[in-house]
Amino acid sequence: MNEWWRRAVVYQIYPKSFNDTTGDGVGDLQGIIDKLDYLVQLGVDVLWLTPIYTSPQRDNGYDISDYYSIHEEYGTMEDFDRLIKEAHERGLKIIMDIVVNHTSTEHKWFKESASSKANPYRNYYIWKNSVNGKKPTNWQSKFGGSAWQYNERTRDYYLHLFDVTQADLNWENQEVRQSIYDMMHFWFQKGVDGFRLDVINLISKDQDFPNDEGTIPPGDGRKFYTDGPRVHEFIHEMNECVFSKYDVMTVGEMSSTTIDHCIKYTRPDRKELNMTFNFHHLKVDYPDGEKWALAEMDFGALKRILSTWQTEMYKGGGWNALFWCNHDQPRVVTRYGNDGDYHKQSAKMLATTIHLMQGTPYIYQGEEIGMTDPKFNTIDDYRDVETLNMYEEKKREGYGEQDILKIIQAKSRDNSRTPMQWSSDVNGGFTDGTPWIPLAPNYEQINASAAIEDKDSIFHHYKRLINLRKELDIVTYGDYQLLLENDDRLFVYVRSYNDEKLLVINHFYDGETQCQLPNDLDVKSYEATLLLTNYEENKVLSKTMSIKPYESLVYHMK
Ligand code: TEU
Repeated sequence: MNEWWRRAVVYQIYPKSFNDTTGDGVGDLQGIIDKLDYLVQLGVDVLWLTPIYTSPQRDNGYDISDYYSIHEEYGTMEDFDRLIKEAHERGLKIIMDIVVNHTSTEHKWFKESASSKANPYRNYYIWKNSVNGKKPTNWQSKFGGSAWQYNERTRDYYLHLFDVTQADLNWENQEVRQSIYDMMHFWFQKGVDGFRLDVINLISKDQDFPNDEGTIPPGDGRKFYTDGPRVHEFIHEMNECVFSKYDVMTVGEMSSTTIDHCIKYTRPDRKELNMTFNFHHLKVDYPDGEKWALAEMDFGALKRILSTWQTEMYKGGGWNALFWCNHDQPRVVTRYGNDGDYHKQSAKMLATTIHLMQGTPYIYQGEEIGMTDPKFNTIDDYRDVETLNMYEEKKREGYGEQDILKIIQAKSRDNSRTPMQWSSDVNGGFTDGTPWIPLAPNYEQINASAAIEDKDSIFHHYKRLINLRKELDIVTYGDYQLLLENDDRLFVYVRSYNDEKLLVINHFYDGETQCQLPNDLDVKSYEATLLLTNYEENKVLSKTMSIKPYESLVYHMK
């Protein structure tokens, strides 16, 4: 079995903010082509492009109005073909972001479907009548408000789990599934090397459409469509009809999922997907599960969650996608690290923590140079539909402007969507025009060209981590064990493979601390080499060590 994706490192590109070559302030495909050599230099294997299809851009492309064409601002299909060719010539693979839980309401299927109850596309979406004069269910949209929207023409409601312009497709309808599979073949035949499947665990809804009375406030609804009744059947069918015909990789984005489901999604013999993203480790700074509120991260929970996913997925034969950042999450160096005095050390420490676990690591554009949250001080600088909806909602609830802004600065998805900082030139070298969203103000210090020059930069640390994966089988195949479980400053784990071990020690806080290794890790009986660190000193491994702020140490023990 050729499972190249187990050894690969993936780099996520958010095309809108990557590199603009036309001066319209929006990144484009040519901009990606121009930076392929940079990505080769970093050493990644696969590029994941967030959606580049034609779209009204209400949700930056996750609202697709035509699966078969390229969004105008990004370029043309010829540009895309050239991108594939140029990437392949450099040994880079390209994966597309496939959004099939919903389409834009501008999609021709939806326009037909909404036009009359007799239309052949009627059953492509989920339509329901009101119940006792109320909406079909009390479910809430993930972007705020009800998940049901009234349609005057047909006098009933359609379901939208996300924005009102993102209507959920009806996966119960075999024709919908076939249309999606046809579209997937189209992209594979163009030579793309895989898919990232957006919220793919939400495609199967409980067909009874019950109200959700079980949450506070009532109406969350998630349990009636998350990892739903037919989801494994649908994904398996997709695999049989599409993925199995090509040598490609698939990663499912799984909203609020469980380990048991992720084992099912990814165990090779079940023939569904290769790996999954889950988000539990990124909710440890959500007080009571609430995203739009402020709290310190719960470090104990972070260690516990990541470690449980490591060991349980391994036991069950599943495979994890490893990541801190993406286009929906704040920048990790600001969030779990220290973007002030220990910017460099903490960014490297976080990179080491995640890259040396078992699974396929993902780097989100700018993470490799330690880009930070921009901390805009006016709502006018934010663009994201979820953020703007939340802003209005909080205002209605009576929150003060400054309090809302504080939450947005910490939580908005725009934190990761500011333009890539290429250099200290105007607009960080991203565009000659006016960027669609402002840059983070620190681009003169934090940028790719400075990072390449500085041999001690975060960029070079990422390069070394990528190389380690290429050089040592233990990084891909070793099992995982958490050490010092109750230590409230250190995240220490050991990977084991044949007679070797990789000992990874990471300090998540400022100040000094002691690392006292457990007795059963008999350090004396091994020869240990320090493979990677974020300080200059070549620290010798011993049972008791003093650890510096945000220090990170990786020992190879043989
Ligand atoms: O995100 C799905 C998802 O559930 C989230 O990460 C969501 O953005 C977050 O919970 C909001 O707080 C995917 C895409 O990654 C995201 O950009 C899209 O907006 C969303 O699906 C809808 O397609």
